[in-house]
Amino acid sequence: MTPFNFARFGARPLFDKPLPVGQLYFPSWERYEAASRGIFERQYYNNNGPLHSEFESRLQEFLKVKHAICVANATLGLMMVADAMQLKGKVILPAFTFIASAQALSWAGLEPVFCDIDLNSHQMDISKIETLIDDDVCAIMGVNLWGGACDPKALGEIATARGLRLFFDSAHAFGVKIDDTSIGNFGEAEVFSFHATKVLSATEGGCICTNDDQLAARLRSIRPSYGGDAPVNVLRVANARMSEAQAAVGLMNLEDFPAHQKNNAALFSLYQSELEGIPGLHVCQPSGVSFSNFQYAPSVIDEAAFGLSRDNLVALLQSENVISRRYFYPGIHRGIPYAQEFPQYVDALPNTDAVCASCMQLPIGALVEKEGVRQICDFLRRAHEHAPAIQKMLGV
Ligand code: T4K
Repeated sequence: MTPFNFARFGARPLFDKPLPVGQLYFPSWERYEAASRGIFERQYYNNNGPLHSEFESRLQEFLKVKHAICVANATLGLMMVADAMQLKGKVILPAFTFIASAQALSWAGLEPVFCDIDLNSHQMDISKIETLIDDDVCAIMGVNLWGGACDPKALGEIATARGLRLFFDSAHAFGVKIDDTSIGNFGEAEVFSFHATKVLSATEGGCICTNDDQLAARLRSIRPSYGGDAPVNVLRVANARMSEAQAAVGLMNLEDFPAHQKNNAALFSLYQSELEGIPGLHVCQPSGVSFSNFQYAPSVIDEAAFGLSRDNLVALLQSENVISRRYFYPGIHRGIPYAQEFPQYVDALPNTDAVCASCMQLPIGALVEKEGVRQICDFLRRAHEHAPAIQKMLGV
């Protein structure tokens, strides 16, 4: 018998294969094969193909939004939105997000202004926005994290009152609702990610949503969409087209979204009930929404109460083939190039730093089974119970 039965000390890992934080909801082979056959028969793979058009229409219906503009991935979508909105100057956003949020601004020639976050929800702390606004700030980029939302209505009020433009990185928020309104309908535009790890996956991909006809026309011309609507004048064009193969998987996963959401919701609630009562370990509930996709299972470790640091726990979990991740670490304000270019933010975001140092993601999604969640939770309980001895063995 190895100490505590942990793989790190020689036991067999909990899982035979790596279990990542998020995994692709693959449609069945038969459905994929049938869709691929159609693509091969039509010999048309890109640029406003029939599956692509159908995917956009279905997304518009599903989200009750006027324009859903599919793109190759959300990073390109965010870059396009910043460019199409013809923004100049500075944009307020949180530093607790994936690097793509800030990089999209950099590509569009915009300067980030990093806002701290709320310790409990991990969303941007909108009470801090007023103090960040100066004459050069032109817009706010809200980021809707973890299947929750950053209070888009309140952000809309601030933006209107202060004459700022508003758009959202909603990479994590497909299918999420506030009352009866789907995320996708707030601000001037919102961008979803359809990466493999997202609840609605097109293998890779994304979608820009807007209710503004003129902005939509500019976005379609930037993407571009030859053969579609008549192009309008734009300064730059990109190639951000989504392929027929991506759209095919997106369509199948859109059909299956209710089942995938239910699966995620059940796993999330199991994590919550199984981990309840373990000191120093808290699963962060998606905040500010009436309906979540439960796409992530962010968990915060209080080292003093749990007995082990977040980083030690992530390493122990990885030995068990549970590929937990430190999302997001470090905060964007501490990484390249932002720490060098904008040093004023490095020590100015205490809540962001605290969450970056304590948050880890647990696996949730297609490959995770309820029994797997129970095993991970049992492992975490044992890690807490034996924390002093584990620390000794790790030499920390
Ligand atoms: N804004 C925010 C707030 C975001 O979180 C993101 C992306 C974006 C914007 C930009 O969206 P995209 O341009 O990506 O559409 C991941 C994802 O690449 C990224 O989409 C995601 N957020 C970010 C938080 O995490 P990695 O480096 O962890 O991804 P990767 O490729 O290692 O995948 C993670 C795990 O998922 C793998 O270990 C295994 C599993 N996986 C992955 C792929 C690609 C599968 O099971 N099947 C697969 O096909 O960045």
